[in-house]
Amino acid sequence: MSFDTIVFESADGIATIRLNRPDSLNSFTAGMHAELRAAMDIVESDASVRCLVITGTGRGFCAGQDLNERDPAATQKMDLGESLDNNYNPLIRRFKNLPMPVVAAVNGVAAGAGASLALASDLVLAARSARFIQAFCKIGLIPDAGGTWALPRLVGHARAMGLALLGDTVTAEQAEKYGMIWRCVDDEALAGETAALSRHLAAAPTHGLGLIKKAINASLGNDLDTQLDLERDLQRKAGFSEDFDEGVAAFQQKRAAVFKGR
Ligand code: T3D
Repeated sequence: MSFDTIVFESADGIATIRLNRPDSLNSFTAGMHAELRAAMDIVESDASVRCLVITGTGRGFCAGQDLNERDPAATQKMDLGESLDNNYNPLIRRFKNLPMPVVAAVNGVAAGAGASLALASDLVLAARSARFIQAFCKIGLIPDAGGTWALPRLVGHARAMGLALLGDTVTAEQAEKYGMIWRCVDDEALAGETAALSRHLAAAPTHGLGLIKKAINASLGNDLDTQLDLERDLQRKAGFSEDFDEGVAAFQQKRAAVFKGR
């Protein structure tokens, strides 16, 4: 399927969505949201996909909402709650609920909802020259697309509040130190590191990884008893998977496991 605002590729168990509006730092338009919905439909319905990578073209990852789609002089004000309901929130939910790892390869600046999209991914690799900016406060908005959920969980209350209220630039190195992202890598290493990580994940026991994702995402909202019950329920499912049988058999036979992802 060909798209105008994104590039979608799928091979060897890895689906890649590359935001592709480099002249405006891959900012989101209504058209891009529609294409992202279509790409996510493919990812969710193709059983051969075992890892999703999101990245950007050019010098930006994503600069959030395309502000040229907003008209400050409009007499009929746009309802931004509707924009979140229709576009941003479903996308973030789909990333979170996807039963496989989502890797963000942050190749450049991630601002506004672009930063939120990166932080909604399961593992974030960022090029050393990339930066994260909670740009919302500079235009009278609040961090959205899951930003107010992710930030305090990743960096703690004090830093989340500072970043959200001030909109300071966080370099990729700082982001790694803060625990906001998985790793910062040299710019020229980003593509290779992303390929190696996504290949590793696509060959792993995907069903189990999907359950791990569910458990970790639920944990900060649960008390210990609830989380223990959830672990029991998810482990029950994991224990019935073909990949668990393969993992144990490979261990016993002292050979590399070949997981099918189910
Ligand atoms: O509205 C709703 O639906 C609610 C949801 C909102 C979600 C949000 O994301 S709100 C936040 C929106 N994003 C921003 O406020 C960020 C705006 N951009 C910037 O602050 C800066 O561009 C950056 C800090 C991201 C990067 O700065 P810099 O100096 O590296 O690049 P630049 O020169 O500012 O940008 C390069 C080009 O991209 C430039 O176009 P030009 O002049 O070369 O033709 C710039 O206008 C364009 N661009 C960057 N961000 C956006 C954009 N065009 C449209 N919308 C953008 N968000």
